[in-house]
Amino acid sequence: MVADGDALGVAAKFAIPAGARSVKRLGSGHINATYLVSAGDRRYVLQRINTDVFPDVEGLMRNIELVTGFLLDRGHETMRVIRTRDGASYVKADSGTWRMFSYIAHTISYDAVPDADTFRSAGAAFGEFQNQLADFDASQLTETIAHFHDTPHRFEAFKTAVAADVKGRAAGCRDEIAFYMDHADRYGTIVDGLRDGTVPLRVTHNDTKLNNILMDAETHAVRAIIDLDTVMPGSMLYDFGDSIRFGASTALEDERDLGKVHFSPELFRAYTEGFLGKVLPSITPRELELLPCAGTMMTLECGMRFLTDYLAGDTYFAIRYPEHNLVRARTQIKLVQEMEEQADDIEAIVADVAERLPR
Ligand code: GN1
Ligand code: MG
Repeated sequence: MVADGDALGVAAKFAIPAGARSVKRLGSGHINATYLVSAGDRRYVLQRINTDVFPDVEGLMRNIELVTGFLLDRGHETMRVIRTRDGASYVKADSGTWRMFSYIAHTISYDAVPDADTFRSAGAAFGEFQNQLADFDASQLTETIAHFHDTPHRFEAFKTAVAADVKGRAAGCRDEIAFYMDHADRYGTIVDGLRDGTVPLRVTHNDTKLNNILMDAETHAVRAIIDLDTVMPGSMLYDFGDSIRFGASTALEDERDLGKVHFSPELFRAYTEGFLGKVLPSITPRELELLPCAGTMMTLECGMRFLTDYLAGDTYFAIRYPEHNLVRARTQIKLVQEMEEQADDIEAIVADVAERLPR
């Protein structure tokens, strides 16, 4: 844990006009540590980068400057990288590696979907993000995390963690482990399409949790998409599916009471309306065919990552208590089970939404 004083000291290294007065923790990300810095009448976002997860900070920051520069040039609101007084995009200090962004004021973000309309707007925003980056030259981007949504690769890591069982935790989660072993034939669904070319490689966000959207505090209109660390070449199905995983649920990602965790077909429909409404002109027949299973795929993958981390001793995702990653894995399993039970309904919703939209 970094002391607030460290963050204050680091803030002074960035090229901001007035001296930083105060810092406080911000957001609920599992990877980087985020702070809100007040300096004069301005505010900034200061982040300590998790360099175990993002070892190539140079490449990471170049990606973000390229993407935000591209978006800003086209008049879209996005976070702006604040450089250091020496002109660098990040700074190394005793307390870690840090970067600073402009703060987009009068905005809020949600860890759970407040209502279907908000989730529909989120779908439209991520669909629009996809469209905005359609002309972005993907060859400029560094792959910040290799094999990020390569589910078969994630499955290999999972099996390694089960076999190593470094914390002796495997015996306590046999059912959860068996669940992921039983789904082994599913993991190639999206990557196989990318490999054989039936699913196009696009520039995607790759971490489309609802809380990575800033909405206007009063009107609730979408203002900006944040957390651009994993913007990389990928599949549109990743972005759709990860939003569904996180948002089309009646509970938080780490709800302990599984009786409260349900897949919501109403929320699924709302997101699909928003997202498809934006991408229908560019989506390919194969992508549309796979859209109904994208949520299941991303929920399988994320739950498997949580369980892998639990077995490996919680070295990746930030946790607040020892079983936190196991609790997260269990909500993901519950959601997958319900998505599987409702697979026919999910398919019907996608078909219905696609048919109603103007072409
Ligand atoms: C992490 O950093 P955050 O909380 O936005 C993770 C995502 C997971 C998510 C699960 C770089 O996202 O891939 O889906 O947790 N980000 C990284 O909540 O691994
Ligand atoms: Mg985030």
